[in-house]
Amino acid sequence: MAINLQQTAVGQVDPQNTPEVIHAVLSDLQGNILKSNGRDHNVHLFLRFTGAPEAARGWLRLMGTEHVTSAWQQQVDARAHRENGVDGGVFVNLCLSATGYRALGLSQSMPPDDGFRGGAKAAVSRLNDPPVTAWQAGFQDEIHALLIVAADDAADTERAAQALVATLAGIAEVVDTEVGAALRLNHDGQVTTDGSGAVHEHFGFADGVSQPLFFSTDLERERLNSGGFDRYDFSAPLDLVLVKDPGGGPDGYGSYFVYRKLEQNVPGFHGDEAKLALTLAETARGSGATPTEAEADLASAYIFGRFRDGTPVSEQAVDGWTNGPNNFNFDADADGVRCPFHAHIRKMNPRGDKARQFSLPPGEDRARRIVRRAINFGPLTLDPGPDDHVGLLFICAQSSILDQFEFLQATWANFTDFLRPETGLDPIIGQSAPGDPEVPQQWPRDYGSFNGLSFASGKPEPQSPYVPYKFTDWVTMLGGEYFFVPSLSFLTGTDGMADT
Ligand code: N7H
Repeated sequence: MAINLQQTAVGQVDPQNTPEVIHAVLSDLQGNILKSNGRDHNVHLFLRFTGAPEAARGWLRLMGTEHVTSAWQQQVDARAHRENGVDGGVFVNLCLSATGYRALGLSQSMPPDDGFRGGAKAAVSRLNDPPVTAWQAGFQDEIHALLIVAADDAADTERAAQALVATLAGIAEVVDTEVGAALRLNHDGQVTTDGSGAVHEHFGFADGVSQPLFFSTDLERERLNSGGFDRYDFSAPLDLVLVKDPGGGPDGYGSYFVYRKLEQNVPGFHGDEAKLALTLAETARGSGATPTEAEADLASAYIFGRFRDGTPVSEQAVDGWTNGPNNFNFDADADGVRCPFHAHIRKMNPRGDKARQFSLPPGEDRARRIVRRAINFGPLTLDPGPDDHVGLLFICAQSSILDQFEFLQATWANFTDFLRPETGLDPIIGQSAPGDPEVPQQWPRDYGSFNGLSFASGKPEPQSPYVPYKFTDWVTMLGGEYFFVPSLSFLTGTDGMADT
């Protein structure tokens, strides 16, 4: 029986998704889609096939048989790690671009998403990305495949990556290599290297907090962690990320991965953070006012929608929320005076705003959600030197690149009139086109207050509840590609397929 992709909470009883069906699908599906591979070290190898297509298809079989980690194996390894402390070992994903399918002579097996088929270079103008000629050299090349190699230890990851490179002789060349490692901080904000502490990004904010969840065990853990899900349901149906693999067997499913190398300008960001805090303090108390530490933290939280520790700013004006990170929505903040509409997490997951603002069914914005599998690059420090390059190797999984990632980037992050006219860009990832008018974002004048009157002069006068300030974008896209993560039955079954 075919799997029911509408199921949420996999693991709970579903008449169609029997344990046998789930086992068959997860054994044929690559890992890192429905659950993160959880390893702290990554090497990403971007490949261009150079040999004969038949030889490259033989290499796909080798990879599918011996190296690529299935979703089922990932669960088995994770359980051994949890219960017996066994090292999960090396994890491998193999992803193909549309040009990769063509180079392999496998166009007839190519997944249908138009965004995927066009590739990331063709999306530059839709997304206001920098021109391809400004991308990092390796990404300007034609990229056919991506190998994601992950392990808990940097040396093990590097060794495993080198062993895979050795299999490429006569098959493919490596056009770019990216090295990623999780930036973890302990409770005192100190960087840790022993796998303890929470993952942060280089601006200093907790990352990977909110994700769509597919398995009943993950939902239960998050329900306990977040104190319920009555205000936000973090479950997702399998078809949020899975599609049938056209080249796979009866149980073959895959997912689209968007890859973007995003460099973060940390000193520039902190300088702008300080100016924003000063602008808000001076608006409140007159020129020359200096922001208190709490005011500065609040101003920063308005950028992301969360404080550095993950506390949602829609819930309280100071950090240290103890209710758990995800059971919240914006119902009590319909005017964006607690969490502004431009805030990164509000643009990226409006949690019901669209239903309220546009009377759309609540499922509309839920169907746009993506699963993030990013990892940091560059030195593991919150205080990088002037010559350091740091940022995110951003990866997200979805079942439609156009309806999910591209919609989030183009129609929400880059669109200055979402959610309301004059909202401005997403201050982290929003990108405008050359010549676009500068639209400052609207920041709460007074946390939680929609007061439209000022009594400063002794008599009531109209005033906006918002303070305009243009927070410049401090993230630069250095290149990327769109991939499909095919099933193992596809990888091991292409030998006999005819060239197209
Ligand atoms: Fe974002 N950051 O670390 O500052 N992101 N993001 N992101 N992001 C989120 O919930 C960040 C980027 C999403 O469900 C948090 O994990 C940075 C792109 C989505 O509530 C933080 C970069 C896209 C969510 C960051 C970056 C997204 C999210 C809050 C680039 C898609 C979940 C913690 C360098 C187009 C929203 C968390 C939800 C959250 C950061 C990129 C999407 C702190 C630095 C390109 C869907």
